[in-house]
Amino acid sequence: MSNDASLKNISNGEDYDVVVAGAGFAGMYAVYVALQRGLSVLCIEKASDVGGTWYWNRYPGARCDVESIYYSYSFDEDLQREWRWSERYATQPEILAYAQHVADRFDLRRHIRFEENVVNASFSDDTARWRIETDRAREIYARFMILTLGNLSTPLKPGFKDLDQFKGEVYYTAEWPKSDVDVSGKRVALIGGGSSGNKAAPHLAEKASQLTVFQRTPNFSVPIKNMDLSDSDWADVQAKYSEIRNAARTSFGGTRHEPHSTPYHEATEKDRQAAFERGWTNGGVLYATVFEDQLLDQDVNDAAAAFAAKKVREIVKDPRTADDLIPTDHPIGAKRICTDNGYFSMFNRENVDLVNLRKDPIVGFFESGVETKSTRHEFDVVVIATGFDAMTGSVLRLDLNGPRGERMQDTWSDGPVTLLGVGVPGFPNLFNIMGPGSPSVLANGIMGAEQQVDWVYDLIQYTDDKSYTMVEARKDAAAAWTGFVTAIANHTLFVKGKTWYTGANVEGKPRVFMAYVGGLGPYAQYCSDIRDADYKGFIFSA
Ligand code: NA7
Repeated sequence: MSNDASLKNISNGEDYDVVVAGAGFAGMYAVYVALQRGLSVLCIEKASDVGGTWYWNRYPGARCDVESIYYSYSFDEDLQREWRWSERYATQPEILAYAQHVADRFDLRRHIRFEENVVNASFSDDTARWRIETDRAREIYARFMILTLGNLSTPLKPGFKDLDQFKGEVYYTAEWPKSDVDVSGKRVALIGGGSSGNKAAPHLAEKASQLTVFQRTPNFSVPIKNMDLSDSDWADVQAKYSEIRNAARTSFGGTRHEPHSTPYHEATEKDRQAAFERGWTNGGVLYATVFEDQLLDQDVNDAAAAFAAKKVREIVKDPRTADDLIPTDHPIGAKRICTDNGYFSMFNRENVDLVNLRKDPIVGFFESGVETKSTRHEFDVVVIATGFDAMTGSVLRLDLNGPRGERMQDTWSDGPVTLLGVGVPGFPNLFNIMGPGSPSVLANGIMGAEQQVDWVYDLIQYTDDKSYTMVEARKDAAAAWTGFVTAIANHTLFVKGKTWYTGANVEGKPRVFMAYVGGLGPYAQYCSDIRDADYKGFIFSA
């Protein structure tokens, strides 16, 4: 297309400095910062409101596994003071209400178009713009495009044979209806025992006449130790919030955590057991790093896993069920540890059964239930919690095209290639937030998003200040960063799990460990170093 023709087309469409795709926490912040910096911005969101993953995952028991005082925005002191979290770990309704509060408070919805999906986007060198098409047949132009699509936003729906023949109710945890789902007195099947299934199960078991959990691979699950945040807890946090935030920014995961002071190999057996007990009592995902090298040293990891297995056997009365619930196929923490709010103890209830799909796989569905190799199980309701095409699914679902015929599906065909997780060679003026190549899913998502979004807008500012119109990750720099991300992951036990971190839960997906395992603090330092070196690794052009 000639320059004149392209410019004519732009005048027929809408033209923004920035288009943001996705209105979860990262997307809302990307809109907020654009406005602060005087840039015109439009955000496109498929849901009917803000919240991203917290909009969709409304299943009973949904709750964040990062403490609420960390899993919240830090960019505005007043916001931080006025929003009062009620519990140590916030529930989905409270997090969604917080997202809505932020949207209201900063008047963000005016810049967000809901119930609209980006379907494809192409960059033109002639106009130095992205041309974005949506499922509402709209044509939108933008100088820069920021993807804030979420890592766990493309649900994985296994093609269970004859699911459509089942006459009862079917729900996916990742697309839970807004209306009440009442399972009182009903026979319920739950397929999937990851974090979502684990959190939903005890709530389903409370109401259902019968709950059967169909589990393929057992997961480690550590008590969440949730509690109400008292007024004095809250006053303490408020008194030192900036100190708490600063420590979180330079930490591994964007939260407070201190591994045991004595290294495992120097500690006595008594001290080790006491450390694991403390980790178990403190609860949640941080049990993965009771000892600093627990995800590096198989012996340390085995000891942590053995302690967790002992706890499961203490909680679950039936030894055969306990055996089925104890993972043996992955190091503890190599898959995100589930935060347990009564999951294991639920198996002591009369109305709860476990089907071990490794011994008795699902064959398919029939009119009134699920058929496994040995049995036809009858149900009124089926709940499917089978996870996500994580990290790359939401990006590759779009048809993204670079100016020289590049397609994101080709560029990432052997796994995601990025510079700092943010830039992709061949795709100028495109930035991906909290995706592969960055700490993303290993860190507190809101804090990580704030850091990356700020960094991207500094890069945009630099591009504009120098009168460039295009900025792109250099191919060799992206290859080097991606190689580094893979190499450091290979030093850890993370790579020993068949997990969504490595793409192993999706048939045909390239097997690479996608997140940067070095932690949020070190990652932010790399970003600052690159910024201070005039964005070394990025090419600018006019
Ligand atoms: P996960 O953690 O990926 O868990 C999905 C579960 O579903 C897992 O136990 C899978 O077993 C199981 N699954 C997947 N496909 C099937 C089929 N076809 N049959 C039976 N079971 C199946 O997703 P979640 O939504 O629970 O959690 C995702 C993240 O959200 C979590 O890590 C937190 O960060 C929040 P498998 O292990 O594949 O054998």
